[in-house]
Amino acid sequence: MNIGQKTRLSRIVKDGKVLLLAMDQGMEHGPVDFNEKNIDPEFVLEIAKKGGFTGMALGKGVAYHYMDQFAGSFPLILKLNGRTNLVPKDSIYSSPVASVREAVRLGADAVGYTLYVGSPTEAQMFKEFGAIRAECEDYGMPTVVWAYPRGMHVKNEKDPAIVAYAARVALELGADIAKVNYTGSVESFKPVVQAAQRCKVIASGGSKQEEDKFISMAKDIISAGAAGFAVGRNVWQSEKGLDVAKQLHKVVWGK
Ligand code: FBP
Repeated sequence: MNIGQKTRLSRIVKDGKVLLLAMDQGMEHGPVDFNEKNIDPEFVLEIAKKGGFTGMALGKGVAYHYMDQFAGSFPLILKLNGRTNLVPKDSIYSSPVASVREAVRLGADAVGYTLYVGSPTEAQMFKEFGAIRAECEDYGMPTVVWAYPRGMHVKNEKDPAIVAYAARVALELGADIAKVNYTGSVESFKPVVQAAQRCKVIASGGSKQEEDKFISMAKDIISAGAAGFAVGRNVWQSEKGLDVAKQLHKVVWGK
């Protein structure tokens, strides 16, 4: 890791822990995830600003239109690839849509990249990420990999052995942080964290749940050894998003 990567990463990882807010769902799922309030990126970015998040994951368009207003409020993790939900998932593929250079120009502290491990398009995605990872060395940019087993060969995306495999792939490809789906229990998630070793494992939040259930799941994830979370809908779809953020902060850092 070079000095730029270390410096940028230190803004996102605090005492070994990470709490990211994600809002790339407009691309990944479509506006169906939003209501009248949270369809406005400003509403979500205000939560990132006030909620104690150590980073906000955005696509380049939202970063381009809104980040000047929030400069210095939180680190930006720029998602460099994306796809829509309209294309069938059998051969799922996420296309590069931005470069590391653009991330630097937008003031990013890390780049985010989705890898559909096990997809028939895996080889292409690995190749494209490999080139991006090499550029990250040049620019001093850390990487967060959304390591998602998916596609026609993956029967169960939450199979603990397969999620652990995806987390290990993130380590093998040089990611600093691997974002994975929770496997559903502390015991099944421990091997996922173990597989990734020095690549930090964070869990995604998933679709909106009752607040108590979500926080109890978050506690399990941390007790399995995860470094934290990258959450979206469970925060900004909540009527009490800042309250959920506060509780998550407590789960992650104990304060
Ligand atoms: P959520 O907490 O809302 O699930 O957000 C996490 C995230 O990884 C987003 O960054 C991304 O848009 C989405 O989930 C991907 O979801 P899916 O698993 O449906 O592709």
